[in-house]
Amino acid sequence: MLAKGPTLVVGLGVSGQAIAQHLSDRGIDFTVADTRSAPPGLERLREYAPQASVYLGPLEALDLSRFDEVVLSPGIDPRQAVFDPVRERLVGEIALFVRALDEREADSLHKQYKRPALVAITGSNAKSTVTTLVAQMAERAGLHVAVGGNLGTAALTLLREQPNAELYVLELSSFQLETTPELKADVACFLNLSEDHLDRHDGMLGYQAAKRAVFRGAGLAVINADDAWSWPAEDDLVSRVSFSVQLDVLEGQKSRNNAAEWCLAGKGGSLSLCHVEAQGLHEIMPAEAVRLAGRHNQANALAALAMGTAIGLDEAAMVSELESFAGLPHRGELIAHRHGVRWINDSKGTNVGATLAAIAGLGPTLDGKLVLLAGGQGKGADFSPLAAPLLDYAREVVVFGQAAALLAAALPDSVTVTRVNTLIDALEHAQQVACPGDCVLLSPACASLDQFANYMVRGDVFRDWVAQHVVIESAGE
Ligand code: UMA
Ligand code: ADP
Repeated sequence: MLAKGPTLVVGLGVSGQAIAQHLSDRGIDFTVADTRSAPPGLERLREYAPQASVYLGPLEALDLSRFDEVVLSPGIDPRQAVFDPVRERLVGEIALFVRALDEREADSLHKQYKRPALVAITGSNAKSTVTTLVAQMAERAGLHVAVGGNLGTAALTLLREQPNAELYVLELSSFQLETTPELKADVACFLNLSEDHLDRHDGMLGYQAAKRAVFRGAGLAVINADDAWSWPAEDDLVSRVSFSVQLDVLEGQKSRNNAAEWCLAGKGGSLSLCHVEAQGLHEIMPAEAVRLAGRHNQANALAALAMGTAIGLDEAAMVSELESFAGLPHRGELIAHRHGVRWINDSKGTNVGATLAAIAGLGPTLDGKLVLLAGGQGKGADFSPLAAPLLDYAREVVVFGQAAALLAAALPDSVTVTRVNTLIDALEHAQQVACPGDCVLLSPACASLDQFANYMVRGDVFRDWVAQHVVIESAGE
């Protein structure tokens, strides 16, 4: 394809740098704009693209109409009025990624080039976990895999650094999808939808519409039968398979109660991850053999199996990965199991949907109760959905940070709530009230930014405190 130009790259963070490098590699004339006076990637940009123009300051002062294309970083809100004159020319990094795959295919048709497979995963929660799981399943099955996107390494950087990958597995956020006209993924998965980023998407319908872009041009859609928000639009004819962890008690036996192809089924207390095939139900593995704990992680495992099967991965490799994958840090991470009490760091539970899944996923697996540590920046969320599962599973809820009062107000009197200032206060209190069989769970349902640099630092504070006060101090007992 002929070089486009001139192009404006807005934002010089992780994606902006990948976009700039990509354009520079192709000899496309571009300008980089960033509202900060010293964006982090500036020095490096001068090395690999000394010819690029740089503009630092408010976008309003820049004449955008002279650019053929404006490529936005995901953190930049495309609704801003400044983009009105170039609205038809706005794209994001993922649009460039898709275009590059198309160009490679067109260039190499005569060399029998095989287009690499693309698996794209979105949803409000569990994206990083499921993306990593699918990528590791594929690696175990012997494929050369490149994994990234919202997960960390920008998609264009993957393409540059791993051009020979047979499979790209991308975690995509709503911010990335809303600037992607057609993704054309071989398999596109929409895991779940719950309130998050609503300020950016004008409410739930806008947020859903942005995420549904994952299905555009897809070979197969993998959707959550238990969450109608994740389904394609009614008039979208994309082929689909679904997963479900709903159980139905039929004559004392647990059995499948909906039409999901990927489901849990079994007799008595022993459930299996299953696939509904023409010949009948195929049992893949016992649910308890999935190393990640909780029903929500069984949903994640089924989604990963559905995707892996769609791209032809060997079942034994997928099962081995599910048996050994211990999860990512700060997502349902077991830090200690002392005196019968589990201490779990789910600091990445930054919205109500994630915390609900953690409570409902872990609660039924405990001999005792949950001591939930929650709070931080509430982002205007409605915390009332937490009331019902906490009534079932909580010994106590310890609330801290900016949203403490709102959280406390959303819970009924029958749930014991203790209000403290900081996470450390919450940990000290939890240690006093937790009983053998209980789980002290940090799943804050809030962002961390009122008291921490990010959710990782918050999780590290939890981990360090537990190491110091639960593990080391009790080691000598
Ligand atoms: N900038 C401006 N003006 C603005 C906003 C940003 O000039 O109004 C500039 C900043 O000064 C900075 C750059 O833009 O130089 C930052 O761009 P960005 O905020 O889009 O972030 P990147 O560094 O490019 O990282 C992005 C994703 N960030 C966001 O979506 C906010 C990263 O996801 C992703 O890992 C990375 O691309 C690679 O794909 C992070 C994230 O928080 C982890 N994602 C959200 C989430 O998971 O909830 C969606
Ligand atoms: P994301 O990348 O979408 O933020 P992560 O894999 O980082 O997802 O997990 C974030 C949080 O999502 C975890 O801390 C956990 O509480 C929650 N979670 C895990 N599985 C599920 C699920 N199936 N449904 C809803 N929430 C989940």
